[in-house]
Formats: sequence, structure tokens, C-alpha cells
Amino acid sequence: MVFKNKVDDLAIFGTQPAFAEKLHVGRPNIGDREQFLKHVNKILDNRWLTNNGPFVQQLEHKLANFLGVKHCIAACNGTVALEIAIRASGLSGEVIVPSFTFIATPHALQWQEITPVFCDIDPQTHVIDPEQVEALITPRTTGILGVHVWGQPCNIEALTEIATRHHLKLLFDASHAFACSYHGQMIGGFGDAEVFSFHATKFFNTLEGGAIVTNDDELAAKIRLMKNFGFSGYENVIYIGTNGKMNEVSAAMGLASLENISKTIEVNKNNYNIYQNQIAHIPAVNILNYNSHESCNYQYIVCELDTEVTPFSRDQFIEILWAENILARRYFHPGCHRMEPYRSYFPHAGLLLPNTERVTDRVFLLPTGQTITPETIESICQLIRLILSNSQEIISKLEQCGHVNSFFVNSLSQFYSNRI
Ligand code: T4K
Repeated sequence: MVFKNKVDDLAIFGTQPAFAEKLHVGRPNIGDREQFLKHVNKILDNRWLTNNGPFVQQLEHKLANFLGVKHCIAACNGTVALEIAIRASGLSGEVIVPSFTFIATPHALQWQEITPVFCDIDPQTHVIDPEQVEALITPRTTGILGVHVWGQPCNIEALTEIATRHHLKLLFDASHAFACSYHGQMIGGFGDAEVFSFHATKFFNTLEGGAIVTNDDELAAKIRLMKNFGFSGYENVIYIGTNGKMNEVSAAMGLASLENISKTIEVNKNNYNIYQNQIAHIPAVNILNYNSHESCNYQYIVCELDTEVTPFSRDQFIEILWAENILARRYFHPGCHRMEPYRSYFPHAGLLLPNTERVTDRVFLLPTGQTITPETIESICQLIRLILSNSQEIISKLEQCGHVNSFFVNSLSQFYSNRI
């Protein structure tokens, strides 16, 4: 780590980055490594690698217990799990969904020719705003798909009331919300079904993976059929299905992750507390506060740059951080309504999504997790303070050297062509 205390030291002006190694958002949490390797050996000995093997069954059982739900159906990833949950629930026509989410959420609908109707978010919590939902209901609406963004629960009570009153299905994309609670109850048991992603970057990971959880026996049975081509028994297909199965090695990773879950939360929470204390003294940055009365996985350090307080745009600011090897991310930028095919289908959607537009222009995530130490966080925050308290000087210097936001764009494309 190179300590920097003046503008000329910043890497954007050609000096060495503050951090020798790139600091990523989304470095995987690795659970009990020994346990995982032991499981993998057992899987190889078993010669049972997939198709509802013993490790998948064990994981499903443990997850259902952990979440306090009747049924947990493991899947190969969160996107396929969403597609299956949507299909099994009988959604069609239009489904109301936030635009402020990962593109997989609306894609899982559109993939089945169901129209995602984008709804605005609450600017404080970044989750779907129930007050806006009701205005979007039409005779074609069959459901609401809420997303517990950053592990912040949706206003489940209000959404349940609206769904019940209008006879709509209610599903949740809980990809970010494993081990988070709502009114003291684990996310997982709400609505008709909830869907998790266990992708490598998620709080709880199975390398790739996901799960659908529900308390509805009939729905669970249908989902089990659908994720295995519709097979009922060995040779009998009774339903249209796909291949949504989780493999045994992924399940082993899940079991090893589950062993370590309280330690992972502790690391994340400690990192979050340090960030929160440090960022509280930086006027242009607001950190998203998690509700301390609920369980939370603290997987994301979500900040907003107050562009009314600093002359930097969020992208200029991020560019300066990237030069220092702090790879802050702009999740979810742009909103899904500004990505294809949606921007062609609904070119004016942004007019109804002012909070989404504002948040997508301001939000950035900072690195956290097992690989980020408290000292690293303090150094990141010290650099942020240096940058933001010298914004005018930095902007003038950048203008003088004819800098045109190219670094970030180049770094991004370089990053994606050479991932490690
Ligand atoms: N719904 C929501 C709300 C979601 O957030 C997601 C997934 C889904 C549904 C769909 O679930 P899955 O089908 O993915 O299970 C990432 C993830 O690929 C994606 O799973 C996730 N959301 C989304 C929010 O983030 P990218 O394009 O940002 O991924 P990537 O490859 O840039 O990785 C993020 C960072 O993590 C990088 O800086 C590098 C680091 N990384 C990544 C991987 C895979 C590592 O250090 N090691 C790794 O193994 O989408």
C-alpha cells in the first residue's frame, strides 16, 4: 500500500496505484476449505456427480431448516431458478418488477415472453416502492416480483396486501438476501416462493447455484419436476421442464459455506462498521444503513455520491478510484429499462422511474469480504477523503492534461478481456 496525502500522488496523474493488487467487489467468500475438499473426495469416491445426489439432498435439507421453510429446491444458478419459479407459479402477461436489479430478474420473465413492467424504488432502501406498484396493475398483470436488493427486505407486508387484494402471485428475487430477516423471520418464507442465487460473488455461494424456497407443497412438487425435464420417476415425463439441477460439487461448496456462515457474517459486519464510521465523516458520500434490528449478511458496502455536494460525477469519482486499483462497481448501472431489449420496447420508461434514474447515477459499491482487512478499509477511506476534499484542484488538473474519462472505460474493457 502506497500512502498518499496530496493530489499529485494520485495514480490518475500517472503515479503508482495505492494498492499493488486490484481490490474487487465480489471476491468469493470461501467457507470451510478442508470440509469442502473432503466432500469433493467423497463425491469422487461415490461416483455420483449430479442428478439429485446425496450432497444436494443434504444441502436442501439444511437450507430449508436454516431458512425455516418447508421446501428448498436447489438449482444450477439463480437465473434458471427464477425462470422455473416464474413458470411453475403460472405467471403470464405482465409482471411488475423493479428496474433497479440485476438484468437476470427481468430477463427471467422476458425469456418466457412475459412483459416486465418496471416499477420505481424507494430512494432510501433501493427496493420496489409498493405505492407505485398499484398504479401499474392492468388486466394483464398476473404477479409482482420484488427484489430484496443488497439484502434489504422489500416492504413485504404492503406487497402481500396488494397481491392478495388483486389476486396476484407474489414472488421474491432474494438473490442478495441469504441470512437476512424481515420482522425477525428469515427471508425465504414469504410470498408464493422466493429465489436465491448462490453465485460465486454472493454472500453464500455454491460456485454457481441457486435455490427456490416455498411453503407451498403443490408448487414445490411442480418445481421439482420442472427442474428435471419434467421427469416423474425413471422414464416418465409428465410436464414440460428444463435442466435446472445443481451438481454435487456445488452442493459440497454450499455445505462448507454453511458451516462458516456466522464467521462470514462477522467479517462482513466488522468491515461494514469500519466503513460506516469512516464514511460518516465524508460529507459527499452516504452509506446505505442496514436495519440493525434485523439479521443481515452485510455483503454489500453500498454508497451514494452526493453530486449536489461534490463537483465530481459518480463516474469521474470511480475512475479515480480504479486508477488506485480500488475497483468500485456501479451496480446496477444503467437501470434494466435502459438495457436491451427493454430500452427499445419501452423507450420512455425512465419518465416513471425518477428514483431509479437518480440512484443508478449515484450509487457505487466498495470492496469488502474476507480478503479486505480493516487497514485496507481505512486506507480506502483516507483516499476517498483526499479525493473529495480536493475535487476542484483534481478537476482543473485533469482538464489541464486533457483527460477525457478514458481511463475507466479502458480499464473496464481491459478488466473484462483479462479477468485475473
Ligand atoms: N437476481 C439478482 C438480484 C442478482 O444479483 C443476480 C446475480 C441474479 C438474479 C442471477 O443469479 P445467477 O444466475 O448469477 O446465480 C455478477 C454476478 O455474475 C451475478 O451473479 C450477480 N447477480 C451480479 C450482481 O454480479 P458481474 O457481471 O458483476 O460479475 P463479475 O464477473 O464482474 O464479478 C464481480 C466481481 O467479482 C469482479 O470484480 C471479480 C470478482 N470475482 C468474480 C468471480 C466470478 C472474483 O473475484 N472471483 C470470481 O470467481 O455479475
